[in-house]
Amino acid sequence: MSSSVDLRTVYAFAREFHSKGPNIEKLLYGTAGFRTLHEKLEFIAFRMGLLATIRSRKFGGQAIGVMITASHNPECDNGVKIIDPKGEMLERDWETIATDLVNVPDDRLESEVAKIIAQEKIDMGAQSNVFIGMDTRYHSPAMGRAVVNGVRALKGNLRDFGILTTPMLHYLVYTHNVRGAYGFPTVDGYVSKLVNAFKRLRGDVYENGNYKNFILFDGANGVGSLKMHEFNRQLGPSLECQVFNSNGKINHNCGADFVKTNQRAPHGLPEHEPNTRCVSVDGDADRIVYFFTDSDGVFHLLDGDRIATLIADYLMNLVKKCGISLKLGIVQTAYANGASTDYIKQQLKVDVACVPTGVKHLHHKALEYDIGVYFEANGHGTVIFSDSTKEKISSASRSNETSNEQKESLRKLLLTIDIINETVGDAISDMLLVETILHAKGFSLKDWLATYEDLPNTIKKVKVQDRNIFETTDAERVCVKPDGLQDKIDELVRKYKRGRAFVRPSGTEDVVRVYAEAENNDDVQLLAAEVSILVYEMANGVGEKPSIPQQKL
Ligand code: G16
Repeated sequence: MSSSVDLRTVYAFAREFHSKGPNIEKLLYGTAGFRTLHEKLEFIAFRMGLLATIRSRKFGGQAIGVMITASHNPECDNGVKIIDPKGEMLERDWETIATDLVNVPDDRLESEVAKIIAQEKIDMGAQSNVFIGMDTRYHSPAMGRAVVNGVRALKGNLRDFGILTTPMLHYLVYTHNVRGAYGFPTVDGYVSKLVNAFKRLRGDVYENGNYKNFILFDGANGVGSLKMHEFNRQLGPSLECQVFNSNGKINHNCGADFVKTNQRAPHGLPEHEPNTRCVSVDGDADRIVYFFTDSDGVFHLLDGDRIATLIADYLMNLVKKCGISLKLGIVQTAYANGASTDYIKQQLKVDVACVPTGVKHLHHKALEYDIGVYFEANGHGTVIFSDSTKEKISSASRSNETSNEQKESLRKLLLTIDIINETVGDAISDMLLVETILHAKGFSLKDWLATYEDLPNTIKKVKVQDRNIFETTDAERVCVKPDGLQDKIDELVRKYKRGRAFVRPSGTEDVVRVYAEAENNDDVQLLAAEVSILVYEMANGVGEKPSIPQQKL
């Protein structure tokens, strides 16, 4: 290890500008990095600037991303997460390193940095490159400056891209490091790549059967609404997309998380015809759900499970016709609706796996398939084609032995690879793929909804004194701590037909999440309330105690 950087600057910057202060709360690199109240985050952002610089040097100067966002969380929160050289989430071992770095007091920061450099054998004379992006929260620029100071303290190089969607930063990191593999390493290059593939798949006829060329886009008052305008300029008439919720408080009464959790339309939805196709994305545009209100005024949600099944069905059909044998699999989490899992097994006859919450877990599992389709029910997901699959598809598409019909399926598979963001789920890219499929099938949202019937379900949040006392196993379907909780949950679940419930500590909010599903909505509400009360009572609940819904008293 050689060191050409004086580490005393690390402590100097921390003391002068980004002190941790007397804060002793243990902070964890969670489901999507560090996420907390913005007032508590600045010193963390500074330290992540340090870490990203060190990590970039580990890879000989390849770009490492630092994204400032609290994604679906309320406006008062912010977050910071690191993106690895291939556009993937930070490697697991480094999550621990990040956690340790954030939890040392200021006066031990310099020695902790020195420890990481020594342990990881970092050449501090090597090049480094940190890419920074941020969402539209008013405090994000301050967090960005803290990251910049972290990079400067270690004499690293940086590029500040300003306001970006999270998936755009993943793409920029990857395309910068792996030149020529995927697309041009610019935002414009990204938009063009997706839009060109979309236009080529759609052709010149923009409507088909029950599919109408109009969509309402809820931008969650976040970066997605800004970037969708850029997409709209390139899409032109090929997709008529009206953006709303672009100026208010981020995620407030709108966005994918609001719509999914409350199972209702967002505020700010413009006047529209019944059955109009609507989408909601979240604050940094990495997840998406579809919804519509029918002519009886009934709201219908089509979430990540629906998107996964629609995409898998479309790809399976292409695979069957393309003349190559490929194994496709779907990856879900415990939040997946039981009816979707049954549909995948019984109708689609596709392999399905269940992993813990967090895109990194789904992504990792999806890599085991030739084509891995992964989605969380909350609308977070994408498709990954293995390198050998891509190679097989492109060589078969050039082969003289391939029939014209096979070539057409192969062409569509190649364009699908271009329309998706394989590094991470992207709301806009996912929307373009779903629009492609609905258009190809001539489907309205009603048609899509009719493919199977969801089991009624709900997700509740319970605030407790310390959510870290909750531990789960079996892809979060079983709670092993606090002792005895799971037995009591099982007892409650047994009372309900097709009942299922689980609890897990959130990795992004200071709550325990409770999921329940059952044959009818009354039962779902009752089961969720009973489990929530159990959690509240066994773990020193904070604030108002959950209560049993009125209709069942
Ligand atoms: C993040 C993660 C998702 C996860 C969600 C909620 O999403 O990237 O994988 O599903 O948090 O996680 P939890 O239930 O642990 O709070 P986002 O869109 O907020 O970045």
